[in-house]
Amino acid sequence: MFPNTTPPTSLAIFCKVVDNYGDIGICWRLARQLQHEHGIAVTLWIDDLRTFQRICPEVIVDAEQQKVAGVMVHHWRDQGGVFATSDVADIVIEFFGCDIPPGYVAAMAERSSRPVWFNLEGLSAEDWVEGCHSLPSPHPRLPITKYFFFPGFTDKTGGLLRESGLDERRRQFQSDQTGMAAFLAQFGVTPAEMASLKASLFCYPHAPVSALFEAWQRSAAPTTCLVPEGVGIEPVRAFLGADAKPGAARTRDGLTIRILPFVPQPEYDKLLWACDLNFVRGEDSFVRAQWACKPFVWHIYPQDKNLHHVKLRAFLQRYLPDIESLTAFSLCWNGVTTDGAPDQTRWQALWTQFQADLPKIAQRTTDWEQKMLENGDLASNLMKFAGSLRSVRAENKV
Ligand code: TRH
Repeated sequence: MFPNTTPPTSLAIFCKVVDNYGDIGICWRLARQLQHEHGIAVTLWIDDLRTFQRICPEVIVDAEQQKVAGVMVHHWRDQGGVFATSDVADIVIEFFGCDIPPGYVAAMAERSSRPVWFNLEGLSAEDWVEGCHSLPSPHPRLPITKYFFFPGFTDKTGGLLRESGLDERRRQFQSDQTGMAAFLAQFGVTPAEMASLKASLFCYPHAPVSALFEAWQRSAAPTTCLVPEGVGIEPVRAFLGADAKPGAARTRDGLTIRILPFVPQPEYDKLLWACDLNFVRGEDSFVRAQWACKPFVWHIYPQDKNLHHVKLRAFLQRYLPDIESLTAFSLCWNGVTTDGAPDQTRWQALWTQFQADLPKIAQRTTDWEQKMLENGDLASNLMKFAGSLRSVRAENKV
């Protein structure tokens, strides 16, 4: 039997958690969207159910197999196992080149109708991404080819992950002031704090959090900073004078800090929507901050040889490059300086300038959203590309 042009009915995603929450955060988002919007049966192979449970509390950590939100979830224990051709999905995605089990790859190669095989790469705004997106990589021994699929910010990339109906949900949430206040009130946010500048803080441990807190403390306008548990542990503990447990809070001068529990993924979106400014990191929260249409500061995942500095600059060059205060603040937040770490006077100035530009930035966020929407969403682009590969194969009978 030759590959055919009938729509694919099954898809498998293989995800290894390298660290933190972004690997499963992205794979889970993609799995749900493909299952719900593209009428395809999705199986998610994940090696770390505990991390998965943090962003999705329904997950049972000791189940070998379970269905969550319609997606079949398999605990991926190791690289062993013998797979039949009938175990193999029509489309197979490995996340960040995570090396799927050799037995599975062998079964993929044996299947008469070969699956479409993708390596889903990390997000970068660098120019080279366009040239590498959708490139084939034939297997060194087996008659099967893997294709690189790059998320990105232009129409020559795979675009960004975004489920349908997101905009409507966001607008509805943001237009309901009472609902938004009730959402934040569950974390202890008071009416007075509702009227202050509300910022969420999600960053890596090396972020200059103490300097930011001090700038906020000294600022004339009050700020309320909402910090999920486990973020910025040392500076937060120093500010609170106590452990940073959910529910802990303290006000000093113009700054109130509140510790939130680590919330499920959909609730994290609401947090981004409810705040005036979001500090985000990695890849998934970074993208969600863009869809929140609120000003944000990105703490990029650190890489060897400061490769991340290049990536950060590439993004800032695409995103509102004319707003100098955003670029200056973002570079310093990420330690990208030519003249050493800024002192507190410099931080104060950085914050004052950035704060003054927040309304201007806020106004521009929807233009950026619109521009990104024109590239299509990642899941739909991936399905389209898989469809085109299947058609070509059917025509060539390979
Ligand atoms: O957690 P991250 O730093 O994840 C990653 C990983 O380090 C990964 O190895 C790396 O490749 C990648 O970054 C670039 O940041 P990220 O990507 O923002 O993922 C966080 C996820 O956690 C995201 O899906 C949102 C979710 N989240 C919640 O569900 N609730 C919360 O309270 C918070 C703070 C986040």
